[in-house]
Amino acid sequence: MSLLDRRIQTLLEVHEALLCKKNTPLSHNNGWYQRYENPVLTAAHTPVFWRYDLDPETNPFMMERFGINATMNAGAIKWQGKYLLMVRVEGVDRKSFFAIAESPNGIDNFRFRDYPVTIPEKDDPATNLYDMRLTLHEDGWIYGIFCVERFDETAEQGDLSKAKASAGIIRTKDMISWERLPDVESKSQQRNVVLHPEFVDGKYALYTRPQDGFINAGSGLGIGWALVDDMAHAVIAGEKIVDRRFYHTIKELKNGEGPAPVKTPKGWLHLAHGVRACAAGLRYVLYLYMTSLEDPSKLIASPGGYFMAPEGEERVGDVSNVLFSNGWIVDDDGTVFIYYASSDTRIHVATSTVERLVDYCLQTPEDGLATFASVQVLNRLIDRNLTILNKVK
Ligand code: M1P
Repeated sequence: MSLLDRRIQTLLEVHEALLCKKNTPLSHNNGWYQRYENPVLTAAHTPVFWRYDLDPETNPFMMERFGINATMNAGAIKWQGKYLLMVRVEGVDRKSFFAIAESPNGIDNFRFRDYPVTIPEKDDPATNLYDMRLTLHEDGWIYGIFCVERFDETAEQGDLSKAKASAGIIRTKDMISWERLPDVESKSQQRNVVLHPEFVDGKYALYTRPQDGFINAGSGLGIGWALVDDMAHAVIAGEKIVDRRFYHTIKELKNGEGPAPVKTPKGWLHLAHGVRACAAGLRYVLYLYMTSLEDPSKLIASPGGYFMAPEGEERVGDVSNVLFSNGWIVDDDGTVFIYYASSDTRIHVATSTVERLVDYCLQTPEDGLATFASVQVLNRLIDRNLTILNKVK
């Protein structure tokens, strides 16, 4: 066997060992969810034949030819008994693309399909595509809504950072072939647009995130809601705010809907991200909220604070201090698989149950928006607990 053949064999063996690595639950847990030891997907999980040219003629040093920087922010769906992630894969050239990875158990053994997803191009081509939200809609289609980023041609000469965000739409019935629909029309920039799984008043319902600029939500007050007649011509004519941002909270600067909400007997369960600014930059955490079954745009539970924040190695990466989630899967037995990315670098799973998450939403006190209110909540809890403990003594 030549040296090059041996190198290829080693690359394939190391990769296979990584893919087959068993994931185990971490011992500490706060009762809300269960974290796991290993990320479910990293850049190193992408196939060797994406990263290397395996032809010794054209790659005599057997070096990487197509570097992958990160795997993150994945849409998720259970499909034909498998757990599918539609991953945002980012190359070393900073361009993101989508690729599907499948696992038999949702916890480990995720394996990318041979080819990434080719999103059909539009008349107005995009520079970057990312953050897919998958929704199995009651109309029978699986929709994917994602961020489409283009350079803002109104930028002053020399300003190469000005960009525009809008929402692109694709749909499929087989998770293999994708039809691209026109981008969502909106007067403001939009990111984190998510399709509600059911018709509301006979219309399609979108969770939106109106924003003044590419980064800043500005006058956009939070997660919005808009009804549209037709996904093949989705126009956001007006928005109402479902989940507002507030001063001195985890979502002071901006927030965004995560995956499509889950229907539970007590209301729609939502996962979202909240962002605040601090000396270290922006801090992204995950939070939950619930809306009414009768009117999914009506907030009925808003537990205060974050549900998940970066911990340990999750804190560090390309964009540190970030947790972001746009995919979760609910099994028939009520197990919830939350797929979250840390620091725009890698993807993890945390598990919980619908019952637990609903209980968390309905029983966790709301943010009282000031220290005095927080201390009152804590005092009430201590009073009740000391009464219980004194009875036990
Ligand atoms: O870098 C953190 C996140 O920043 C953006 O989030 P938002 O839309 O809330 O501003 C997105 O680019 C997201 O992909 C990224 O993880």
